[in-house]
Amino acid sequence: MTDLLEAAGQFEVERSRRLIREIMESCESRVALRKRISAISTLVGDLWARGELSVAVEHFLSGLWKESLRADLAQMPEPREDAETVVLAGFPDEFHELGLLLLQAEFQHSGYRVINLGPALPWESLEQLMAKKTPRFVCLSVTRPALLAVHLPRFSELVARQVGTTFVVGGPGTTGMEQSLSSIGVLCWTTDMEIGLLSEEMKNGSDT
Ligand code: B12
Repeated sequence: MTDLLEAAGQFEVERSRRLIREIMESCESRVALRKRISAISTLVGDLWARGELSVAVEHFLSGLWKESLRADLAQMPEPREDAETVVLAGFPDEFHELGLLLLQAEFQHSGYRVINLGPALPWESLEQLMAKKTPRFVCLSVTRPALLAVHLPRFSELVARQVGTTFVVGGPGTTGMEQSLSSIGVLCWTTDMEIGLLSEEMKNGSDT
Protein backbone atom coordinates (compact mmCIF):
# COMPACT_ATOMS: atom_id res chain seq x y z
CA MET A 1 0.00 0.00 0.00
CA THR A 2 2.81 2.39 0.91
CA ASP A 3 4.54 1.55 -2.40
CA LEU A 4 1.44 2.64 -4.26
CA LEU A 5 1.10 5.89 -2.31
CA GLU A 6 4.78 6.59 -2.85
CA ALA A 7 4.52 5.94 -6.61
CA ALA A 8 1.34 8.00 -6.87
CA GLY A 9 2.96 10.78 -4.85
CA GLN A 10 5.63 10.99 -7.56
CA PHE A 11 2.99 10.67 -10.34
CA GLU A 12 4.76 7.59 -11.68
CA VAL A 13 2.15 6.36 -14.12
CA GLU A 14 3.44 2.92 -15.14
CA ARG A 15 4.61 1.95 -11.64
CA SER A 16 1.35 3.02 -10.04
CA ARG A 17 -0.65 1.18 -12.71
CA ARG A 18 1.45 -1.96 -12.19
CA LEU A 19 1.02 -1.82 -8.40
CA ILE A 20 -2.75 -1.43 -8.79
CA ARG A 21 -2.82 -4.47 -11.11
CA GLU A 22 -0.81 -6.44 -8.53
CA ILE A 23 -3.25 -5.50 -5.76
CA MET A 24 -6.21 -6.52 -7.92
CA GLU A 25 -4.63 -9.84 -8.84
CA SER A 26 -3.59 -10.64 -5.26
CA CYS A 27 -7.15 -10.39 -3.89
CA GLU A 28 -8.75 -13.82 -3.77
CA SER A 29 -12.33 -12.50 -4.15
CA ARG A 30 -14.26 -9.42 -5.19
CA VAL A 31 -15.27 -8.83 -1.58
CA ALA A 32 -11.58 -8.90 -0.59
CA LEU A 33 -10.79 -6.43 -3.38
CA ARG A 34 -13.58 -4.08 -2.27
CA LYS A 35 -12.24 -4.18 1.30
CA ARG A 36 -8.69 -3.56 0.10
CA ILE A 37 -9.67 -0.58 -2.07
CA SER A 38 -11.79 0.82 0.76
CA ALA A 39 -8.83 0.52 3.17
CA ILE A 40 -6.45 2.26 0.74
CA SER A 41 -9.05 4.98 0.00
CA THR A 42 -9.64 5.57 3.70
CA LEU A 43 -5.92 6.14 4.14
CA VAL A 44 -5.83 8.45 1.10
CA GLY A 45 -8.82 10.38 2.50
CA ASP A 46 -7.26 10.69 5.96
CA LEU A 47 -3.94 11.91 4.52
CA TRP A 48 -5.82 14.40 2.33
CA ALA A 49 -7.87 15.63 5.31
CA ARG A 50 -4.63 16.19 7.27
CA GLY A 51 -3.11 18.12 4.34
CA GLU A 52 -0.46 15.43 3.81
CA LEU A 53 -1.62 14.34 0.36
CA SER A 54 -2.63 16.69 -2.45
CA VAL A 55 -5.90 16.68 -4.38
CA ALA A 56 -3.83 16.04 -7.52
CA VAL A 57 -2.46 12.76 -6.09
CA GLU A 58 -5.95 11.71 -4.98
CA HIS A 59 -7.35 12.46 -8.50
CA PHE A 60 -4.43 10.62 -10.09
CA LEU A 61 -5.06 7.50 -7.98
CA SER A 62 -8.85 7.59 -8.44
CA GLY A 63 -8.31 7.83 -12.21
CA LEU A 64 -6.03 4.78 -12.22
CA TRP A 65 -8.44 2.73 -10.08
CA LYS A 66 -11.31 3.63 -12.41
CA GLU A 67 -9.24 2.66 -15.45
CA SER A 68 -8.35 -0.75 -13.96
CA LEU A 69 -11.85 -1.50 -12.68
CA ARG A 70 -13.35 -0.64 -16.09
CA ALA A 71 -10.80 -2.88 -17.82
CA ASP A 72 -11.85 -5.68 -15.46
CA LEU A 73 -15.54 -5.07 -16.22
CA ALA A 74 -14.90 -5.19 -19.95
CA GLN A 75 -13.57 -8.75 -19.56
CA MET A 76 -16.66 -10.06 -17.79
CA PRO A 77 -19.12 -12.33 -19.64
CA GLU A 78 -22.52 -10.99 -20.74
CA PRO A 79 -25.45 -11.78 -18.42
CA ARG A 80 -28.06 -14.41 -19.32
CA GLU A 81 -30.97 -13.12 -21.34
CA ASP A 82 -33.36 -13.59 -18.40
CA ALA A 83 -31.01 -11.89 -15.89
CA GLU A 84 -32.56 -9.41 -13.43
CA THR A 85 -31.66 -5.76 -14.08
CA VAL A 86 -30.00 -3.60 -11.42
CA VAL A 87 -29.67 0.15 -11.93
CA LEU A 88 -26.74 1.82 -10.11
CA ALA A 89 -26.22 5.55 -9.63
CA GLY A 90 -24.85 8.15 -7.27
CA PHE A 91 -27.24 10.48 -5.45
CA PRO A 92 -27.51 13.93 -7.07
CA ASP A 93 -24.36 15.93 -6.10
CA GLU A 94 -22.57 12.71 -5.12
CA PHE A 95 -19.31 12.57 -7.08
CA HIS A 96 -17.64 9.55 -5.49
CA GLU A 97 -17.80 6.76 -8.00
CA LEU A 98 -15.41 3.90 -7.10
CA GLY A 99 -18.05 2.29 -4.88
CA LEU A 100 -20.41 2.14 -7.88
CA LEU A 101 -17.81 0.48 -10.11
CA LEU A 102 -17.00 -2.12 -7.44
CA LEU A 103 -20.69 -2.81 -6.95
CA GLN A 104 -21.14 -3.17 -10.70
CA ALA A 105 -18.42 -5.84 -10.78
CA GLU A 106 -19.96 -7.72 -7.86
CA PHE A 107 -23.48 -7.65 -9.27
CA GLN A 108 -22.31 -8.70 -12.74
CA HIS A 109 -20.28 -11.47 -11.17
CA SER A 110 -23.48 -12.65 -9.42
CA GLY A 111 -25.30 -12.80 -12.80
CA TYR A 112 -27.21 -9.50 -12.80
CA ARG A 113 -27.51 -7.17 -15.80
CA VAL A 114 -26.20 -3.80 -14.59
CA ILE A 115 -27.07 -0.34 -15.89
CA ASN A 116 -24.54 1.94 -14.20
CA LEU A 117 -25.60 5.57 -14.61
CA GLY A 118 -22.55 6.85 -12.73
CA PRO A 119 -22.19 9.55 -10.07
CA ALA A 120 -24.34 12.64 -9.43
CA LEU A 121 -27.47 11.54 -11.26
CA PRO A 122 -30.31 14.10 -11.18
CA TRP A 123 -33.68 12.66 -10.04
CA GLU A 124 -35.26 13.66 -13.38
CA SER A 125 -32.78 11.45 -15.24
CA LEU A 126 -33.55 8.46 -13.03
CA GLU A 127 -37.26 9.09 -13.62
CA GLN A 128 -36.67 9.21 -17.39
CA LEU A 129 -35.00 5.81 -17.27
CA MET A 130 -37.77 4.40 -15.10
CA ALA A 131 -40.41 5.57 -17.57
CA LYS A 132 -38.75 3.33 -20.18
CA LYS A 133 -37.71 0.37 -18.06
CA THR A 134 -38.92 -1.07 -14.79
CA PRO A 135 -35.72 -2.32 -13.18
CA ARG A 136 -36.16 -4.86 -10.42
CA PHE A 137 -33.61 -3.03 -8.26
CA VAL A 138 -32.26 0.51 -8.07
CA CYS A 139 -29.12 0.89 -5.91
CA LEU A 140 -28.00 4.39 -5.04
CA SER A 141 -24.73 5.44 -3.46
CA VAL A 142 -24.19 8.29 -1.02
CA THR A 143 -21.03 9.24 0.90
CA ARG A 144 -22.24 11.93 3.31
CA PRO A 145 -25.31 11.66 5.59
CA ALA A 146 -25.99 15.40 5.16
CA LEU A 147 -26.41 14.92 1.42
CA LEU A 148 -28.80 12.04 1.95
CA ALA A 149 -30.84 14.15 4.40
CA VAL A 150 -31.17 16.99 1.87
CA HIS A 151 -32.44 14.65 -0.85
CA LEU A 152 -34.64 12.43 1.29
CA PRO A 153 -38.00 14.22 0.65
CA ARG A 154 -37.61 14.15 -3.15
CA PHE A 155 -36.28 10.58 -3.07
CA SER A 156 -39.17 9.44 -0.93
CA GLU A 157 -41.69 10.84 -3.47
CA LEU A 158 -39.94 8.96 -6.26
CA VAL A 159 -39.89 5.69 -4.30
CA ALA A 160 -43.60 5.97 -3.51
CA ARG A 161 -44.43 6.28 -7.23
CA GLN A 162 -42.34 3.32 -8.42
CA VAL A 163 -44.26 0.15 -7.71
CA GLY A 164 -42.40 -3.06 -8.62
CA THR A 165 -38.89 -1.71 -8.02
CA THR A 166 -36.90 -2.32 -4.86
CA PHE A 167 -34.68 0.61 -3.84
CA VAL A 168 -31.41 0.14 -1.97
CA VAL A 169 -29.17 2.91 -0.62
CA GLY A 170 -25.59 2.20 0.40
CA GLY A 171 -22.32 3.94 1.16
CA PRO A 172 -20.93 5.73 4.21
CA GLY A 173 -23.70 8.36 3.96
CA THR A 174 -26.25 5.86 5.27
CA THR A 175 -24.70 6.00 8.76
CA GLY A 176 -27.39 7.11 11.21
CA MET A 177 -29.97 7.28 8.42
CA GLU A 178 -31.12 3.64 8.61
CA GLN A 179 -34.45 4.47 10.29
CA SER A 180 -35.32 7.26 7.84
CA LEU A 181 -34.62 4.97 4.89
CA SER A 182 -36.60 2.04 6.18
CA SER A 183 -39.56 4.34 6.98
CA ILE A 184 -39.85 5.22 3.27
CA GLY A 185 -39.54 1.57 2.21
CA VAL A 186 -35.90 1.60 1.13
CA LEU A 187 -33.36 -1.10 2.00
CA CYS A 188 -30.28 0.29 3.68
CA TRP A 189 -26.89 -1.29 3.01
CA THR A 190 -24.49 -0.90 5.88
CA THR A 191 -20.80 -1.03 5.08
CA ASP A 192 -20.21 -4.33 6.88
CA MET A 193 -22.80 -6.22 4.82
CA GLU A 194 -21.57 -8.62 2.14
CA ILE A 195 -23.02 -8.17 -1.32
CA GLY A 196 -24.23 -11.81 -1.28
CA LEU A 197 -26.38 -10.98 1.75
CA LEU A 198 -27.64 -7.81 0.11
CA SER A 199 -28.55 -9.80 -2.95
CA GLU A 200 -30.62 -12.21 -0.83
CA GLU A 201 -32.25 -9.41 1.09
CA MET A 202 -33.11 -7.65 -2.18
CA LYS A 203 -34.74 -10.82 -3.50
CA ASN A 204 -36.69 -11.41 -0.27
CA GLY A 205 -37.78 -7.77 -0.17
CA SER A 206 -39.02 -7.94 -3.74
CA ASP A 207 -40.95 -11.19 -3.20
CA THR A 208 -43.08 -9.73 -0.46
C1 B12 B 1 -11.52 9.71 -3.98
C2 B12 B 1 -12.30 10.66 -3.09
C3 B12 B 1 -12.88 11.78 -3.69
C4 B12 B 1 -12.90 12.01 -5.20
C5 B12 B 1 -13.84 11.01 -5.88
C6 B12 B 1 -13.32 10.62 -7.26
C7 B12 B 1 -14.20 9.62 -7.92
N1 B12 B 1 -14.33 9.78 -9.22
O1 B12 B 1 -14.76 8.72 -7.32
C8 B12 B 1 -13.38 13.50 -5.31
C9 B12 B 1 -12.22 14.41 -5.55
C10 B12 B 1 -14.45 13.77 -6.38
C11 B12 B 1 -13.93 13.76 -3.91
C12 B12 B 1 -14.66 14.86 -3.62
C13 B12 B 1 -15.09 15.18 -2.35
N2 B12 B 1 -14.83 14.50 -1.22
CO1 B12 B 1 -14.02 12.75 -1.20
N3 B12 B 1 -13.03 11.21 -0.89
C14 B12 B 1 -12.43 10.41 -1.71
C15 B12 B 1 -11.81 9.23 -0.91
C16 B12 B 1 -10.32 9.49 -0.75
C17 B12 B 1 -12.02 7.86 -1.50
C18 B12 B 1 -13.49 7.55 -1.84
C19 B12 B 1 -13.55 6.20 -2.44
O2 B12 B 1 -13.48 6.05 -3.66
N4 B12 B 1 -13.61 5.16 -1.60
C20 B12 B 1 -13.55 3.78 -2.05
C21 B12 B 1 -14.94 3.23 -2.22
C22 B12 B 1 -14.79 1.82 -2.77
O3 B12 B 1 -15.54 3.19 -0.96
P1 B12 B 1 -16.98 3.79 -0.65
O4 B12 B 1 -17.30 4.92 -1.55
O5 B12 B 1 -17.06 3.96 0.80
O6 B12 B 1 -17.95 2.61 -1.07
C23 B12 B 1 -17.92 1.36 -0.45
C24 B12 B 1 -19.16 1.03 0.31
O7 B12 B 1 -19.65 2.13 0.97
C25 B12 B 1 -20.08 0.45 -0.72
N5 B12 B 1 -21.05 1.30 -1.35
C26 B12 B 1 -20.90 2.55 -1.80
N6 B12 B 1 -22.05 2.95 -2.37
C27 B12 B 1 -22.93 1.94 -2.29
C28 B12 B 1 -24.25 1.82 -2.73
C29 B12 B 1 -24.94 0.64 -2.52
C30 B12 B 1 -26.35 0.50 -2.99
C31 B12 B 1 -24.31 -0.44 -1.86
C32 B12 B 1 -25.02 -1.70 -1.67
C33 B12 B 1 -22.98 -0.31 -1.42
C34 B12 B 1 -22.31 0.87 -1.64
O8 B12 B 1 -19.28 -0.01 -1.75
C35 B12 B 1 -17.94 0.38 -1.55
C36 B12 B 1 -17.11 -0.81 -1.28
O9 B12 B 1 -17.25 -1.32 0.00
C37 B12 B 1 -12.61 9.33 0.41
C38 B12 B 1 -11.90 8.72 1.63
C39 B12 B 1 -12.68 7.53 2.19
N7 B12 B 1 -12.61 7.35 3.47
O10 B12 B 1 -13.34 6.81 1.49
C40 B12 B 1 -12.90 10.83 0.50
C41 B12 B 1 -14.10 11.31 1.29
C42 B12 B 1 -15.28 10.37 1.07
N8 B12 B 1 -14.38 12.61 0.67
C43 B12 B 1 -14.73 13.51 1.52
C44 B12 B 1 -15.03 14.86 1.20
C45 B12 B 1 -15.24 15.79 2.36
C46 B12 B 1 -15.16 15.28 -0.13
C47 B12 B 1 -15.57 16.67 -0.63
C48 B12 B 1 -16.74 17.33 0.13
C49 B12 B 1 -14.29 17.54 -0.61
C50 B12 B 1 -14.50 18.97 -1.03
N9 B12 B 1 -14.38 19.85 -0.06
O11 B12 B 1 -14.79 19.25 -2.16
C51 B12 B 1 -15.92 16.40 -2.10
C52 B12 B 1 -17.42 16.07 -2.28
C53 B12 B 1 -17.78 15.83 -3.73
C54 B12 B 1 -19.21 15.41 -3.88
N10 B12 B 1 -20.12 16.36 -4.02
O12 B12 B 1 -19.51 14.25 -3.84
C55 B12 B 1 -14.77 12.97 2.94
C56 B12 B 1 -16.21 12.72 3.40
C57 B12 B 1 -16.37 13.05 4.89
C58 B12 B 1 -17.80 12.92 5.31
N11 B12 B 1 -18.23 11.71 5.66
O13 B12 B 1 -18.53 13.87 5.30
C59 B12 B 1 -13.86 11.69 2.82
C60 B12 B 1 -14.23 10.53 3.78
C61 B12 B 1 -12.40 12.15 3.04
C62 B12 B 1 -12.09 12.49 4.48
N12 B12 B 1 -11.37 11.63 5.18
O14 B12 B 1 -12.52 13.51 4.97
N13 B12 B 1 -13.54 12.79 -3.04
